[in-house]
Amino acid sequence: MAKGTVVQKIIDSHLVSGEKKTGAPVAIRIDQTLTQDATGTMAYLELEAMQIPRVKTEVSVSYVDHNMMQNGPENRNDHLYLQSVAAAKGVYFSRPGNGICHQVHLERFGAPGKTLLGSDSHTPTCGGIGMVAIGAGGLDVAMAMAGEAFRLAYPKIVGVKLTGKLQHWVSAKDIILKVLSILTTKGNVGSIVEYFGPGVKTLSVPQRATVTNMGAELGVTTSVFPSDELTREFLKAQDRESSWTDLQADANAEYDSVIEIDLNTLEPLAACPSSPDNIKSIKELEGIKVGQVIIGSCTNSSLKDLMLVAGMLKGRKVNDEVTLAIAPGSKQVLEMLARNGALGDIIAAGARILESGCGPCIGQGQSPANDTVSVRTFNRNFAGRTGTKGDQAYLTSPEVAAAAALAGKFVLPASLKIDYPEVKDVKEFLIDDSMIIPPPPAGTAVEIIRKPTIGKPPINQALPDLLNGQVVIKVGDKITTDHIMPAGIHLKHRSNIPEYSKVVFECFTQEGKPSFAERAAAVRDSGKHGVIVGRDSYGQGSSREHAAICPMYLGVKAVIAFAIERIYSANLINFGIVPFVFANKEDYDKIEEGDLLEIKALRSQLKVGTPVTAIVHKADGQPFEIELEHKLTAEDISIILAGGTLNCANK
Ligand code: MIC
Ligand code: SF4
Repeated sequence: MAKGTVVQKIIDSHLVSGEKKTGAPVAIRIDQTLTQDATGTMAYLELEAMQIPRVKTEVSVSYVDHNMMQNGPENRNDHLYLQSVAAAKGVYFSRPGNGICHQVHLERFGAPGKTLLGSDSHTPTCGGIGMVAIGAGGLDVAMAMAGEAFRLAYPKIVGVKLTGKLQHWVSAKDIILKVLSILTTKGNVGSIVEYFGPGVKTLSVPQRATVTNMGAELGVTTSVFPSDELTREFLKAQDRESSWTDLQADANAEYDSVIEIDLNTLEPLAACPSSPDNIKSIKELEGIKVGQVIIGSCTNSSLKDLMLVAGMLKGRKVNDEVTLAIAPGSKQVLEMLARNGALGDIIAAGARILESGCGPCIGQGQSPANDTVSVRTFNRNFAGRTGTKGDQAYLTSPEVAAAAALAGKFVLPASLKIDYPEVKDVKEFLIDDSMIIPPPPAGTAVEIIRKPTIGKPPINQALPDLLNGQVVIKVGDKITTDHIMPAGIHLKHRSNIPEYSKVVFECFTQEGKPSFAERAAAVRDSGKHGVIVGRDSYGQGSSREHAAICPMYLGVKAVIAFAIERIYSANLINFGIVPFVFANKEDYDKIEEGDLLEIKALRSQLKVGTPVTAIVHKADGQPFEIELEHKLTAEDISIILAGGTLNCANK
């Protein structure tokens, strides 16, 4: 087991219960929470359902950054609900336009040594400032706001030793793309990545945050950097030096495993369609025609990133065949660019300026044309996430993206013969928190605004003793939450479960055939229970608990796969769906859509570390038994038996 690491120090100082042994269930105290609007409405509805008068954390912040298009009343209805419920429950409210939750949290709230739980999978961004910052489903975040400890497995710690220094045109993004090429998006559940070594002190906090942000794509619990003098300088420049503490691994710290990256030899990389771990070097991609470039998202839209882009674009023009869009990460970044003149250089080059928010990263506009290469500085390129079927999205650094915008194709930025824009870390950021509304004092009367599109969290039944199941869908490897619960044009229905449920697994609907939602509802209405069958890394990607709530609403009671990702598995448990894994992988081939799957005495069969026997009935042929395993703790089991966390919390 690891010893003397930063992660261990933070976890140990927040430990509420459990044994400090890798893999053992533990619970930690949560100091701060964040929510964003697309997951936040449900989280606060759940907090209300738990009848919690006021949050019990040190700091809780509600951000609006995802649903900003306001096509129809839904988005603004959400904002009004969120602003009023924040005031009622003692939560800070970051108004639409103030920026992406992770960027703003890093700037204005993050503090070394603290724990942060956020209802967004990229919450680990604040690991760049020395926090243990974890992404979770909205209900887990609501529980943390209610003062409950967060449950996780005591992590395995993967040390990433950084040596050397990034060369010109090589970026923090290339560090995480390199790590993704080594560790991939699969098989890292239960681990935390900790960066150490002499290379750390060559990276500023925003650069570190790029690395920890996209660490989410590894499927790890979080990624963490130490807190050092550079962290202090960043906080001082944000006028928050008092939040700084020194936090380093011990000289003789031991990690469970170590990989080493020499920053001197790193080269510009890209994640190719359609997975963040499909890594190639830009050298290999040179010459491929590019039709769209977008710079932004919580991964790469800090002031440093955009100053570098502005430096590259200054006095040049975007290629005639390319559209370039830029979404600054926060109002602080955008206003500083505007005041120092860099925004003028960006606009003069022909870039289209978007508001500070998630925007195209979550399919809110800027879908590429068919058969077009889109180069984005984002963290995810799952198929269809751009809003275009068959999209070809590549993920790169801002340097590579800006170079592609100028050249109209993939080129090594150095080949453009532009003087490398040296961007110094600023000594003073522009501080104006007027877009962050603090909560009024406890006891102030606040009316919670509920327009008609604000629904209620659906209530589940207790787990039946006889699972009278039917397989509604059988899918393959690496099914992401974007496959299960698409965002894009459907994102605005996050507060309305019956409406949003209509598009579960929409990407698998075949023309003229009933959709997943129709099939699942038919199974449910016939008195049976829906079952989903998957393979490896099922549920990777987003923290959106809708990927569990909507299947639950459609009557799904069990998911069976080879491996289920951490946040997704926790969301299933929270909503009373059993996350099973095949004891024998060959059984996957024996099961087809439509098969009946019966589990007798399920309630008593569900015991810690004990497999469960299911009987498969095919339309023709003899029934046969299969064994299903699970990794449920005693607490998970009691939640599932009750039909989900809300049923337990309200007992
Ligand atoms: C994403 O990047 O996929 C999102 C949209 O930010 C999600 C949250 C959501 O689905 O609302 C995430 O990463 O958790
Ligand atoms: Fe927003 Fe994209 Fe970041 Fe998710 S990954 S929080 S959608 S910017």
